[in-house]
Amino acid sequence: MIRLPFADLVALLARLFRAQGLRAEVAQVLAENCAACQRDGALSHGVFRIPAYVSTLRSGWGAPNAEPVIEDNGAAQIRVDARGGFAQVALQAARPLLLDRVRAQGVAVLALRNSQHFSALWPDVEPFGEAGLVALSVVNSMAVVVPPGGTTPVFGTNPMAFACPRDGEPPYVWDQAGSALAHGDVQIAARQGHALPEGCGVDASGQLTTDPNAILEGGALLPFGGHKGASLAMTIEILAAAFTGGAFSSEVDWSAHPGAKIPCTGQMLLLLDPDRGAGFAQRVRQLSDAVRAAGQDRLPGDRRRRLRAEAEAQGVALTEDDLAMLQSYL
Ligand code: NDP
Ligand code: PYC
Repeated sequence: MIRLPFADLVALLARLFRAQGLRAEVAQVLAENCAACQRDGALSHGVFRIPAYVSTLRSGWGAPNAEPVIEDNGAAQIRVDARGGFAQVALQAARPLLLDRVRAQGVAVLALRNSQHFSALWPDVEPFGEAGLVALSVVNSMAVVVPPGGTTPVFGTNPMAFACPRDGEPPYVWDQAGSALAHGDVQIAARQGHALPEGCGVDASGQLTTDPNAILEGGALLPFGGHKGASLAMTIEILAAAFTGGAFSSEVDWSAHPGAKIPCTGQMLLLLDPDRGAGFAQRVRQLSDAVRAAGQDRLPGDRRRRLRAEAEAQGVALTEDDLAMLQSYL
């Protein structure tokens, strides 16, 4: 294992993305996002993803350099067409307007469509929690999840993430796939030769399997939590695609672009200004303390922040192989 200062990893990734033809602003946004995932131990969406970014960029899929178009009519709802570009770039472009709107009206909604999202979702919501806002976001992805009892993948691995301020502590932030496992974790298990926990997915004939390769080769993941998770996965399709005007996960068609791996779908982000209520951050702290006192010694975000602090002191952890892989794309 080697350690790289965060700024050096961002600079290396930005160079790598520029070398693939991305304009400087897009390269910088993706580099910061990917490096933050690596730094925080969100390894299914850290540098592990770089070969798939490169293969997608080389496939001609989407419009990775597109400028997002913001449609604003002064209402709480801000609609953005990423025009085939990256969701994080569109979110950055819409952020000032979202902040103005949520401060003025108490609520703002981003309805983003035609956007590529290939990362963890917490980087999209955490900064709003740090700014004292409540943020809830959902994204749909590519159809690799069957509903319980089904054999046809119809849902994406559809992540959902939440952030809000908490008195005297960093914001409360969680971020999770709508599937029993993120697709990235299935790929990592296949690469490392590990079996998966029971109940995560099915093989090509619809039988439950713990073999990651069986899931990747014609099988599918299951939603977490049976029919309850399926309802959430479907709700995410509705909010991230039907509401925004984006594609359902099952409509992503990259057959004309071999090598493309980044779904182009949609994202919904809801922002609330809790300062209009009484003592919100203090109430969140009170509940957080109660949950810890009740016996849950690890809350979401604790592990990431511990790894972030470690990386700030010692550098971001990478393997020698990771570094060689990154350098091979320069
Ligand atoms: P995990 O199951 O690893 O973690 C989900 C959440 O639970 C995190 O907030 C995590 O906090 C917390 N957590 C994990 N273990 C515990 C524990 N024992 N006690 C308390 N809290 C815990 O995430 P997933 O595998 O579901 O998803 C991984 C990533 O994949 C996510 O970042 C998600 O956004 C991303 N993803 C992206 C997709 C896309 O389309 N872009 C699609 C699907 C997934 P902590 O982080 O602090 O460990
Ligand atoms: O890990 O499931 C996943 C995923 C899909 C798109 C980006 N990440």
